[in-house]
Amino acid sequence: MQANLPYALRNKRVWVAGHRGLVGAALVRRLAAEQCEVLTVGRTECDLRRAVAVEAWMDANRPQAVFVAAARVGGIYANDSRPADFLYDNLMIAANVIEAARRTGVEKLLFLGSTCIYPRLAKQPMNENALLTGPLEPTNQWYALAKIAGIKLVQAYRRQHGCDFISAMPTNLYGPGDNFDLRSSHVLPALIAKTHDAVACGAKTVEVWGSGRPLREFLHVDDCADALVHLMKTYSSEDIVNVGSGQEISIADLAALVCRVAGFRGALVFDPSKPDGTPRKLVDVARLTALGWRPRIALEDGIAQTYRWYAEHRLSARKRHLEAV
Ligand code: GFB
Repeated sequence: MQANLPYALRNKRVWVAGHRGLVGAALVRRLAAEQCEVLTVGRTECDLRRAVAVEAWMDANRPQAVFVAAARVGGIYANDSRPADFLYDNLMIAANVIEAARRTGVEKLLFLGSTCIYPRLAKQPMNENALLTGPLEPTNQWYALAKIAGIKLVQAYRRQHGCDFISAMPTNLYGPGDNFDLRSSHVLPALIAKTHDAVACGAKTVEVWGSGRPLREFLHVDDCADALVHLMKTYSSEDIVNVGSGQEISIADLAALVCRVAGFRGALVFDPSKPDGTPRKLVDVARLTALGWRPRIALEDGIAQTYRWYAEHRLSARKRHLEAV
């Protein structure tokens, strides 16, 4: 297919599907600088798991560009304990939005995957070519399979229908507006919430799941949103693109960093009954770097900013999460 690059967002109608989520909200903030019209729709008005609802909404609202940031997401425990939700919801969201985008003639679409699409024991750092070269990590295979199906839909629609659709694979993200609920959150918001609460009530310990040995890469969500807008404007290929910081840290060191930011001087207690998940998950960001994009927010600065956000918003953040469940 022939794509017009760079793709201009100026004066376009741009739908951020999933605007209440961590990435979707960051995209809405970032797109304010693009002089485009940002479209959003809430779940009660348009349930993205229902094809008829998605087609009706897109017919009526006619977006020209779409960011598919809507997804059922969660940390290791949520993924492992709700496999049907993670597989079904994410399959339906991907299929419904991508098919409705084709039917309504969307000019450009960016689908968000995840780095958990790569094999559990993929060579590190994980290159985009590692996709489908080995078995998945069991704790999040359901989510990963749905995201792989979304990637394949994007590739198939490019080949068969000539749609200018692309896919990006963000690494573990964090930032303001994250889910801080301890049962369903990812590790960084969980550590921030636990450490904040430990400081607030004078506790002597903070619990960390697993061995502390797994290695993870983290990217601030505002950096991620900036990278996604960059890809929307400058990239058109069926090849997926990793979005990461290119730097990794062990969970134990991450917990120590959160303690330092919070001024917590107690001890970390590791709970080996909780799963470690993938031993290591660092992406190769050469493809994105070659497109001229680099992250700007250092991990410690991003954690400090997110910690402050949590301290100020924790009551409303918890209420918002309960409403979303
Ligand atoms: O962020 P997380 O839940 O998910 O866990 P994944 C990362 C690591 O942090 C695991 C450890 O080794 C956890 O055992 N950890 C330590 C904790 N303390 C905690 C805690 O209090 N809460 C949590 N949640 N973890 C996710 C996938 O994998 O990555 C998703 O499940 C998605 O599908 C996401 O792809 C990016 O990094 O293991």
